[in-house]
Amino acid sequence: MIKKYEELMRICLDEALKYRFEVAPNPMVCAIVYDEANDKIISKGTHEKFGENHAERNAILNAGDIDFSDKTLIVNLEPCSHQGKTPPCVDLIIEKGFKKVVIGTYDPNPLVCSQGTMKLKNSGIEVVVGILENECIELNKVFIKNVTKKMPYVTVKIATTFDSKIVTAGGESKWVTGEASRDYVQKLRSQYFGILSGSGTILADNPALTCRIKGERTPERIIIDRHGKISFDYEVFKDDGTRVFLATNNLERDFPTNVVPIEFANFRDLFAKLYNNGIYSILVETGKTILTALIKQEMADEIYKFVSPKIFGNGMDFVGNLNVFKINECYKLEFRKMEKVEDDILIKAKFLYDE
Ligand code: AOF
Ligand code: ZN
Repeated sequence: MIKKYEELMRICLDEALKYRFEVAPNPMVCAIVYDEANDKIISKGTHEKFGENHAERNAILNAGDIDFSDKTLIVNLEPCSHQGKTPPCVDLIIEKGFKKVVIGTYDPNPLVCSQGTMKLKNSGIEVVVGILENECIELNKVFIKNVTKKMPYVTVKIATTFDSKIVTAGGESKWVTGEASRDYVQKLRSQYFGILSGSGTILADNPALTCRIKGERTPERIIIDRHGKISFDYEVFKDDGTRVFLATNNLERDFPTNVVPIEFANFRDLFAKLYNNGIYSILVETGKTILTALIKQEMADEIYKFVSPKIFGNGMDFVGNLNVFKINECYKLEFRKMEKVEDDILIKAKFLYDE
């Protein structure tokens, strides 16, 4: 049966993902009402919009007026047990008399946090937890950070040579990695609420920092320009309907209407302010200085490192001095995934910080 649950959970994951931006900062959730005896999907339901019906409620509504007492509910996140903008899902599941509930992963929301599961079990419903758990956590990694820390989820993207260089000794930085990696980054951009870069990158490359894939969403841009030196003629400030947040401590100038200035003390302060502006996840595409500061301030959650099969020798490293003198002072990562992207390799790793 586990194989079957995994197959159904995959459907939930694919469906839930369709509403990434609509449900935030809520999780992406999809539920399936399943008739185990006849191996039949009765209905599906998805959480489609922040503040509206949860997935379980929609799946149950879509099933219509049927007998649920021999049915299984499959759902990628633990059903909620609290009264939020909507009533608790577990109460509805218990009221309908489900036989079994199959869950992907626990809800880290302190208001739910295994209490939903406990309530289901206490009412006599059979509960299975942990089907495709890693995938379910991965799907909702942004929500997990949002609900536990009230901060955006931060992914750093970096493209280096095999010897971790980003610029040659002669100052060239275009292109370190291949075209397929750059296409991958375009796709990545469409998955984040915000994309962050520094004034150095803007001055050097004048990038638009948009997602150029047709039909895909362009994230809002965040530019760090502490001293407020950059002119608004650069590509990134072109008004295309999305906001550009300018992280700066110089507010003594006129800003175009699409530019939102934010004063900040450090990354924690900046990210908290961005979170309050609806930036629930950030893709960082910067140079060495900002990346080094981000790592030092322990504000990055994950790193995507594209590595090209090239060696520059002398040149610029992707990260600078972190004051690590002893091995046990190092910053730690956990490797998560590795994939070949044409001639390059993409390594995905999570930052591990002491709590
Ligand atoms: C579920 N199914 O589809 C979702 C859940 O304010 P509310 O009522 O929308 O509650 C939001 C919280 O409920 C959210 O932080 C998360 O803990 C949980 N989301 N739970 O059982 C769903 N979206
Ligand atoms: Zn719920």
